[in-house]
Amino acid sequence: MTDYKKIVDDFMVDVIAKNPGENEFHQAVREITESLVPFIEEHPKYKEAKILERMVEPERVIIFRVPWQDDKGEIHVNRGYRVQMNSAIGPYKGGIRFHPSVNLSIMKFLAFEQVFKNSLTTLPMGGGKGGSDFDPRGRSDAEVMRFCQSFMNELYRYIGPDTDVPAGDIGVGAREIGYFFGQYKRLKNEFTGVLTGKGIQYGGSVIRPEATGFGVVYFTQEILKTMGMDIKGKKVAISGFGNVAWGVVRKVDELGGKVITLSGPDGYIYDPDGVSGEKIDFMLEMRRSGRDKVQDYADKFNVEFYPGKRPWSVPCDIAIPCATQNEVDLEDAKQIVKNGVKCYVEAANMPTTLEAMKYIQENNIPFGPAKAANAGGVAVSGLEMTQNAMHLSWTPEEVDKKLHEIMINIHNTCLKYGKEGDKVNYVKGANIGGFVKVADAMIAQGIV
Ligand code: 2IT
Repeated sequence: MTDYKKIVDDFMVDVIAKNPGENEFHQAVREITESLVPFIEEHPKYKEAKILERMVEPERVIIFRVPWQDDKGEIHVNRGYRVQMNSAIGPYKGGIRFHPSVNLSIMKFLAFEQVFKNSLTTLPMGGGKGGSDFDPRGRSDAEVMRFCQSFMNELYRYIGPDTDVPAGDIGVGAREIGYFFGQYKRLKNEFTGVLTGKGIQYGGSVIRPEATGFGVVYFTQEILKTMGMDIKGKKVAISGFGNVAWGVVRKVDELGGKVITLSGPDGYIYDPDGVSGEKIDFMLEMRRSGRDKVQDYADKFNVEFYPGKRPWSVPCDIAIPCATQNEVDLEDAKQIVKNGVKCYVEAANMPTTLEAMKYIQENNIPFGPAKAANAGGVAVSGLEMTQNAMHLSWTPEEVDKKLHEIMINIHNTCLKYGKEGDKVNYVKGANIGGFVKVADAMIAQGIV
């Protein structure tokens, strides 16, 4: 019998040696490698072409200085990144993150995940990611604008509608995309679809802000369907209160479920009546305030606030982490399993540690991995690129229908590659399903 574990371990020794200290990148690569090794052993063409070895090496990494001046005239220097991971099936595509934790490891894990995610959408997009360790918290509008302009003064050389199309991520929303777009247009004297997540007035797509969250819930619905269940009447615990969380809350509410927790860096709130109506709008206000405190919700609506804690001890039917990488560890996973959740779906990118993921799967709880579940965001970005290229715009109904179809397709791909007896291994299904299209394109294009 082939010793898959040894093949994975040997492969990881090389990856770790070549990319020292990049723990998040190692984690993302290990997870994918564990799914892919048995498949690659069965399909020697991928092994002979060294596809996985090529995929873990970014096509290009750009690191640059981002100097800027604050409102008091003081000069600051941040570091900018763009990781152009894989362009086999389309131009590089992926968000830009502004957060003090941003470093090369985080950029590379996100870019690597993005390659598989974008492939799963069925749209022609390669994978990339960018960002900066800039902390937007407490910064004025003018400061954010100057920072975005400085960032684009360097990045513009490396992107373009047929080369690399950035979008938002943590800390980058419609405002920042607007500043990026304005600066790019000024530098290149071109009005093109070089960024997605733009405002509706200048080429943005309807539904893009809510797309990631809506897609997560459509995907969750498909998982529940395989178990003969429905989201209606279900209690949903989520973390975060940003863009992704907001989309999840809106769709769960619309479909008759109840989101009972939200969280921030300061702790979590428990709202047994569910987040709905004006409470959903208040999520936007909390984000706009730039305070980054979920306690504001508890103060406003008189619900319980648990400082410094994560929401995973709250009994619920469905758990959906919507905040950031590695926010669910083994202890959290044990709580989640003990509380008897019906399914666990990742809305943030890689929010679950490897140990926590394995624990949830071993306990026979369907585990929807981010690269499948949260692909709706980038899918609608892909639809935005199409609308821009055609110089037209679709209606909300058209975009939402396409998004829903894409999420059902992704679920079908997971079933196709992830069925294990009467169960579905969604992690394996998503990893193999995302891999095949990229790998076949790479083989067809030769040794490049
Ligand atoms: O993680 C993600 O998929 C995103 N931040 C969205 C990327 C995009 O290009 O819309």
